[in-house]
Amino acid sequence: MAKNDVSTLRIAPKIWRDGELIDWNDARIHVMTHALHYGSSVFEGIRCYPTKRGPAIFRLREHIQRLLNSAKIYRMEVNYTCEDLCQASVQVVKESGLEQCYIRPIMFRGLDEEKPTFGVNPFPNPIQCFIAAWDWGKYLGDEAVENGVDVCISSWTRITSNSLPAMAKAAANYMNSQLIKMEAIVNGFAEGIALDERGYVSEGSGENLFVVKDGEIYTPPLGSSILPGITRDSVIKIAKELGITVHETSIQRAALYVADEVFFTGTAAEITPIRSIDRIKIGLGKRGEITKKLQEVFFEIVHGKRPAPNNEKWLTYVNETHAQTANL
Ligand code: PPE
Repeated sequence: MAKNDVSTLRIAPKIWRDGELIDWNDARIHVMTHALHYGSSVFEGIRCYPTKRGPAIFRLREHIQRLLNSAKIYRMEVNYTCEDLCQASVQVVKESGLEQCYIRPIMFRGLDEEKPTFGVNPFPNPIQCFIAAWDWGKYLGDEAVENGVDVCISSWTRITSNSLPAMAKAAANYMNSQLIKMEAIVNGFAEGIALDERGYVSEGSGENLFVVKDGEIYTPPLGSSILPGITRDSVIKIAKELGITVHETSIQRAALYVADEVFFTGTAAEITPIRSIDRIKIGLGKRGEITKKLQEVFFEIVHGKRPAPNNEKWLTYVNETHAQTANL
């Protein structure tokens, strides 16, 4: 099989693997890798945006901290600090020359090729860590951010926190997400919204969800079966700065249909309006005013044109950050 000519793809040609930068084509693993059989992998998705000061990574530290939390939940012993992995991410972006990209750190139970072990017990398998990056366009279609998407309520229930903890961003969770996503696609929708085991709204297959009603914002609480989204946190802080009341509370399915506006948030999806759910028009059936305002402020912040709420440091300017080139 011909290997990719990475120079023609919008991908970072170098991938960070446990302290060294290797070629994209060399970033391979054995078929007996534990994670491939048992889902034992945790990962992140982080966007890097173009700014006047060069590429800037959005909320890098918070993403890496969530990665370390996911690893901790699954008892993975990690040899890197948050700082190490932040520096490694900066290094991958710097090396790539890309002005904008999506960064994918991934940590998983591998295979010790000299002394292979098999079976569910994850402990004997070494932890491996990679960081890749590529230029990823609009997640739910080019027009989605402006025009909104048509979605459905999934017939699949979201994973429950006492079986697969949704607060860990673990690969295994995404089997549930794939069921939700595939059902939506084959039925002609862009995305599905899952209800939790109690029947309340949880999230999309790869996005958190917000509702606007009578000028106030509602979103499922962190205690429900959702990923604690970093875009979700950003939108809550932006809304509060704009003087909009935000309620983190349980939401019934039917409340979605009668909302004024509904939108998704996520690193990949950014802020994507929802114009219909189960073919029921939401509000005016197009992007609503509050969604639009939040998008404007969000995009100004990620592009370095406006400070983050409370002057929090949300951007890591790649060209102004010293990243070690030697092994970490
Ligand atoms: N819920 C889920 C299930 C989820 O996967 C994501 C991110 C979010 C909420 C939003 O989290 P945050 O990115 O921190 O705001 N989904 C990632 C994966 C997309 C993919 O297809 O892969 C993402 O948006 O990067």
